[in-house]
Amino acid sequence: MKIGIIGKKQCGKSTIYGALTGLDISDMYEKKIYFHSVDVYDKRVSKLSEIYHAKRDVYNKLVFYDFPGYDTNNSELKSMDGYIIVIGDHHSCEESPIKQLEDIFSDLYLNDLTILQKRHDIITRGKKKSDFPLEAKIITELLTLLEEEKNVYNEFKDEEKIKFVKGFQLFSIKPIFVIVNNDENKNFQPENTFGFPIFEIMGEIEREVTLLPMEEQKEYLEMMGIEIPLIKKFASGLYKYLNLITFFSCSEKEIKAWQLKKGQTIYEAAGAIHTDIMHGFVRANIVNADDILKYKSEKLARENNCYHLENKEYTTQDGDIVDIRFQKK
Ligand SMILES: Nc1nc2c(ncn2[C@@H]2O[C@H](COP(=O)(O)OP(=O)(O)OP(=O)(O)O)[C@@H](O)[C@H]2O)c(=O)[nH]1
Ligand SMILES: [Mg+2]
Repeated sequence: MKIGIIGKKQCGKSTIYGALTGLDISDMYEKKIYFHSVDVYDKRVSKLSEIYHAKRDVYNKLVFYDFPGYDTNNSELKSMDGYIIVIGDHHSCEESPIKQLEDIFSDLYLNDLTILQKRHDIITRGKKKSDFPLEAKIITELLTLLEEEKNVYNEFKDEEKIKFVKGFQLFSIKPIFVIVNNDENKNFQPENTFGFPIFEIMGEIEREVTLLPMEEQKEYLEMMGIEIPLIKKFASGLYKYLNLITFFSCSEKEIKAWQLKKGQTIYEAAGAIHTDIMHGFVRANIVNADDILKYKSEKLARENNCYHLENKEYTTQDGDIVDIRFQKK
């Protein structure tokens, strides 16, 4: 999943990028590392790895992109799966936090409104009039949400409808997070009327901590009164906001964590692994990681009836370890 970090000049975008990735940003531009992939840590993976004697642990990944601003015409920016808006509340930032937030949201929303309005005009006037009644209806619905400054991601979730507007690469239908980069002694608390997840952090300190040796990080965070480091806070906030769960595939070769939407079936989980596995799906043998970790062995979990065979319709649960039987077609 690709997350673009955007915001006004000097608000602390690169600082937050450093805090999230643990990269030393001081020589970032010489090395051109403006995007970086980070594992979504899940403590179940290393524990499972011991039990299965796996050679490799593979985590879900988030890829963070540090953008120089927020040019709404930038095609790379448009290709992101979600955004972090950084709001600066420190001495390097001239504008007030509330102005930064309002400006950025109105620019993103204006971009989407303009694109949708143009398309709406084409399909409701002139020659093409009434050729696309369903699309026109969907676009009208979206235009209303944008005009009322609603949280579009939250209110426009129907996959069938999203298909109609995917090609426009709108900002507002993707998840947007806000990080308020506070100075130590400031405490701006934005009114969260949209329902966007907001994280208030001390960016500079969080960034510095990631550069310390692992064993010193915890102590330093405690000293600064920070309970959970930013990357963990952000990743769990993102999973919650996007309604994501994790399932696993486990073998001696590797333990791999996969991501799925809550409520998706085992057939869709198979599709996440490989389309061939989905198309040839026969059934799945499932055990939950909690049971394997409880009995610390596959054999004992089996003896305690923790395994169950499921067909296509089974709803995948968080922590399921899936072994899918499929026929090659
Ligand atoms: N005091 C304080 N200074 C900060 C904080 N975050 C960033 N800064 C300072 O603000 C300046 C800009 O930070 P950057 O992270 O480079 O900001 P940016 O948004 O990437 O800047 P541009 O890419 O130039 O637009 C630097 O001098 C940082 O040290 C913070 O939390 N507190
Ligand atoms: Mg920067």
